[in-house]
Amino acid sequence: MDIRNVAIIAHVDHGKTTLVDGMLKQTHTFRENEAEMDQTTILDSNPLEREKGITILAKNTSVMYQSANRRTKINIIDTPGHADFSGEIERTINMADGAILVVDAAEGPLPQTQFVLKKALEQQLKIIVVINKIDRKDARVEEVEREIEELFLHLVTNVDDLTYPVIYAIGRVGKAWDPFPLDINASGDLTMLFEAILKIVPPPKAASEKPTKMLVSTLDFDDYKGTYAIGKLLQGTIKPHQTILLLEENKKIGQYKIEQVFTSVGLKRVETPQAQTGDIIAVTGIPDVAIGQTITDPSDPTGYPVIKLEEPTLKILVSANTSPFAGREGKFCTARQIHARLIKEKQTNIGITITPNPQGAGFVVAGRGELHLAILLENLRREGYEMQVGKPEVILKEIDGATQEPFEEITIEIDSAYIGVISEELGKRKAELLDTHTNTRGSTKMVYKISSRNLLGFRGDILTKTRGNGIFATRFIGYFPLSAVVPKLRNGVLVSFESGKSTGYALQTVQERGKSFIGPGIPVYAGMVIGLNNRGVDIDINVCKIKKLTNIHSANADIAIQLDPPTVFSLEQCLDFVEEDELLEITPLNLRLRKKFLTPQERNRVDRGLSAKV
Ligand SMILES: Nc1nc2c(ncn2[C@@H]2O[C@H](COP(=O)(O)OP(=O)(O)OP(=O)(O)O)[C@@H](O)[C@H]2O)c(=O)[nH]1
Ligand SMILES: [Mg+2]
Repeated sequence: MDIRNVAIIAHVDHGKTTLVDGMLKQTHTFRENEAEMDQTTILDSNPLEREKGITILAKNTSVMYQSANRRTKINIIDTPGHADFSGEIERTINMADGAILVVDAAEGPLPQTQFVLKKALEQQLKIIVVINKIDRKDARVEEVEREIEELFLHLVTNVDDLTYPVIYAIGRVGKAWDPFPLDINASGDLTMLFEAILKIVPPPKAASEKPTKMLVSTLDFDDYKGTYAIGKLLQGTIKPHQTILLLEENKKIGQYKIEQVFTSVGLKRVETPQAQTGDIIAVTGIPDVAIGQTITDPSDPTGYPVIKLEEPTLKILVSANTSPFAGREGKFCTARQIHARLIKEKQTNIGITITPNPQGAGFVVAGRGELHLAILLENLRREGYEMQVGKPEVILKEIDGATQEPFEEITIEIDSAYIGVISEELGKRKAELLDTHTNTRGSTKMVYKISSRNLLGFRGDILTKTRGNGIFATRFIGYFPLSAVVPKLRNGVLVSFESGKSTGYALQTVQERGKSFIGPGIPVYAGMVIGLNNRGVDIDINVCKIKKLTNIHSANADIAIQLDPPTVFSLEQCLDFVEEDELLEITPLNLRLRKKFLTPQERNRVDRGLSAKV
């Protein structure tokens, strides 16, 4: 059978997963009456992906494409476009022999477009450019095409790579054209795209006569068969009951017998008596297998080099909850349970690292960014874990005898009306303006260099100030000498100094002083952060106070109190918010911010540089 392996890569939201919908539907992967025919972003199957509307995990699927004279199996690898999940690209790009680079016709190439294209070119993949969303009113196709050309010129090392086909598409309705269509409303389909894949993406460099060899790129688990090792079969064939060696580079891990062999058919995994060289397959029977290891025939004990990964730049301390409410809401609350779960995560989420806290209890979990860490913690709490985390911190490095910190390039494209707000905010954060220009759709693009540390919390803040308008995208650019540190930008907090239940009466005072994070009737403990102060300092406040009764009727006085709805932060927003002297308590039911030291006396002693024990 003829096979093609193609990865779909792009900046976040440029329409990769939607384009895959069209490819699945138009190749009759589903029956006409199957539910998927009415679904969108079908591959974003995990609940958090659906909620957030983004792809988090790279996934592979396959379609059968019938051209004039042959049938071809096309394995499609859909990848996430958010920079925090770049580890997913690094893990899966080695299965592809070509890539479809999707670029939004209005937004043009953005930082992650550059990152993914660079990764694809490093793997020597043939590229098909798809300028997508040409139906957008603010599409600026010609200009975007030129910007893509510049990007290629900047990145290629081989002149042949400067020749690539460009296809124009409306992924959302499953249409693609080359050349640009006269009428985008005319009927159409994705034939042009499929034909380009057959023409441009080479068949896998398969050596079927050689001994079996496969690089493991993905793991999957189920209760019946255990662990599935998934990857491209680069050499030979593989059958059930075959004996294989598992290697990490050239180091032998063990010898195993393959149990079952699967190939993907649409979204399903189907058992096969023998896999074909070059196909993306799954095998069972190797319980301890890890991503990046090589499965090989014992006659040829050489493994592939380990997968190259960019290093994590942000870390967070995760430990067992120590708040007065610890253990009330979670199913798994002990340090041991949390550790075991984190170790399991590391098996598939290869962009993270986990190390015991050198300064005490808990584990330092490091990842690529705030969203990377937030998604992990959100998954844990949904599974019933309870824990506490500290403020996310950037990872510093000693380079040439000096301490350096990670820097990012942030690209902002926004309506000119907001330029002032942005410049002011980034000025405060000591960002350096690298470039600015206005494009034909009238928005201004600004590129700044800024330390990751000074960028923390920027996104939430600026999205509010610009009312969600504009594009913000960052790209890690390397380690540089420490930048000037920004003084704390956040206001002080309101801290409960009593344990009990909040009352509407007391919350009135909170409301006068700032913003409340809780409504009435909520259990609180001394040291819990219950609101944001209007001023810079923290203040302790009694939120459980009950109005002195003057007569029987005023027992209902709370009912008449007009309270603003509480400000409720998402987990990501909490991570942005939390300061060094605070902790975030994460349980399946609640997110509570607290002071590390619960009583005002302890905090005073710490402020004066004394030990906290009173
Ligand atoms: N106007 C227009 N919108 C589109 C088109 N294709 C996709 N979209 C929309 O763009 C948004 C993002 O689409 P996705 O397919 O999730 O994008 P993605 O590239 O997979 O995003 P990530 O995987 O998170 O990086 C969705 O709201 C789509 O409906 C198109 O051709 N035209
Ligand atoms: Mg997607």
